[in-house]
Amino acid sequence: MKATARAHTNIALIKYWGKKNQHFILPYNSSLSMTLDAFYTDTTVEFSSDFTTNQFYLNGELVKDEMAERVFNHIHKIKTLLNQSDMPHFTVTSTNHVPTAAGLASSSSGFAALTAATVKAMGIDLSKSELSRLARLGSGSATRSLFGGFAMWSTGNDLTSVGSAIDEHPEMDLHLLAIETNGARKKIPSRSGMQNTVETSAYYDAWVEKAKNDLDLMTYAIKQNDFELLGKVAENNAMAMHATNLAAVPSFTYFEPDTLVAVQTVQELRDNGVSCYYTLDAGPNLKILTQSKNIDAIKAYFTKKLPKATIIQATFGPGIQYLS
Ligand code: 2P0
Repeated sequence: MKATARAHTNIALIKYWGKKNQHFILPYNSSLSMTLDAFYTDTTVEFSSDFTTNQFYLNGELVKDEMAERVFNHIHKIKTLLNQSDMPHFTVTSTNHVPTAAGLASSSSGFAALTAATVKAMGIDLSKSELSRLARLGSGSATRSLFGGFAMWSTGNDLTSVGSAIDEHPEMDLHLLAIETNGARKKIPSRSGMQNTVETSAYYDAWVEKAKNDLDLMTYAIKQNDFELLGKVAENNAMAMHATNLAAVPSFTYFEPDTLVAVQTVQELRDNGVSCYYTLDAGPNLKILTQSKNIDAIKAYFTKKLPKATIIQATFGPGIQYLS
């Protein structure tokens, strides 16, 4: 009744931004992502009748706040859905290998690893698709982290809104450079930010329509191994997501001054013939998409323009792995 799973984070190239059902975490639009090798979470779940309470340790520390509640609630949901309500108390031990400097959320890898370890510790064998449905109930982006390479998460109902692999071993030469200019915790959590946008932004319907079209274009770019098209569509999709936030009431943005400096830097690199694009999540730090031959030039130029920035490099990572 003990298992350990490793899940990698993912970066959305077509963003998930808004729920049509908050209880079941069902998105208005399907999304598509790249799983990243450099960032992952290892989670061990153990059920034992020797335990008298449930416990959650993160990076070696006992956690007692709402984060622990979210983890416990997730395991309770899995127990109910899999008819395992008589399972004893449990201990969850998680280590995040997601440097804060990367500006990447650990909820995608966190809930994917937690789901896989919990189900395996119960002695149940589920497909990655079935696991992704359960992971979704913890955090939307976790749905995609069960799969390696390029993955997608379809909109749908509680049974059909699951993750799937587009290509777990892509041929595309694609690298990500996370440019960290601001290490502060984000002021507006993505959960409330996206909900505010759904409820108040005049651009929200247009976003959902655009995300559908962008997903078709992105799928085509992947099939054609067309990096330029992938980069253009990803950049435009990210900016459209951020535009919906600007039109929310009250208006809000994740941009900081250095975000715009980084955007300008990408434009200058392109003007100088260096092919690169950016994407941006619910935070101020840009993620650059590029190919092997341009990595050194991009790092050197960013170091000149934003000397205080930390740059972390990644490429495709694998889907869910079981360590024990
Ligand atoms: C994504 N993000 O597709 C989008 C793009 C941030 C920007 O998924 O409420 O932590 O737990 O489902 O997955 C971040 O939101 O939100 C996110 P919940 P989640 O990756």
